[in-house]
Amino acid sequence: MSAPILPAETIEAFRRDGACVLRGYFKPWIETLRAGVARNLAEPSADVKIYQGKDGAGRFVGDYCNWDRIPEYRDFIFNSDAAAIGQQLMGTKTVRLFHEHVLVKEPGADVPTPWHQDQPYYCVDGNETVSLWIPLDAVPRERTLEFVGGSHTSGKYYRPERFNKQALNENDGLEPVPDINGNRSAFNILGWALEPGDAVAFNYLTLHGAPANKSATEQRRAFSLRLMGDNVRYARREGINTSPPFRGVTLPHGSVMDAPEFPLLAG
Ligand SMILES: O=C(O)CCC(=O)C(=O)O
Repeated sequence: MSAPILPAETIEAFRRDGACVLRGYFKPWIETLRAGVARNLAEPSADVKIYQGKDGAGRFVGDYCNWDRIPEYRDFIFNSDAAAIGQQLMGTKTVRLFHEHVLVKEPGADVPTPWHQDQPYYCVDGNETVSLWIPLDAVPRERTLEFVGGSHTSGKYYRPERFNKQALNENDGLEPVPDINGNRSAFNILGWALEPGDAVAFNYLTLHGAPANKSATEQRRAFSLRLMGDNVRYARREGINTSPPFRGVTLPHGSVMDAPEFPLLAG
């Protein structure tokens, strides 16, 4: 079957706002991805991050770069419409995999995802990028991923910080992310309630964050697929360990992302 053609308004919204909603395209893959996430949680990588909630609250578990050892992830990445959808959103000839990222907030997980841009943590520069955040559980508006519409065009890299607000590099010269939650009406905040099969797509430069999972019974599993278009280049970031670390990548700064870690999915 050929890949769906996205409506022009969806592509326009993605390029204007740096984020858009995609309805239903991933429905056939939800069980595959749930099985992959279950396998991933049972066999996490050495880079897994686990934030244990306080007083018996659920965990927030994040893991990444496991696609080459989790067959369900490989199946999705190479056989679903994700690359074709990313290609249309970015408007590029080529689509390369950057990595997949799994983010699970167990019931009651009391850790919000702070507002941030992804790119300052990443070993890439360029603006033809898209993450497809695919929830594997229904996500009501009050605990969905949110975005600052248009923030991908600010020209800024905001300071990357750990969840405890410690900068990765105090001397990076970058400005901290503004206080968005303290001043929400000053920002164009976008967010959508989502069903399994839906996704949100966003640029690596778009400011985004997510609330804690206040539900006592429902988990919030998400599979985030990071894709790169034509103008993305490898970036060595002085003074920080990038996330993901990509320890085996030896590309020179500024080069095309042509390495086995980043397979070409289209073009
Ligand atoms: O799922 C979350 O809470 C955060 C997701 C996120 O920041 C991302 O996918 O880049």
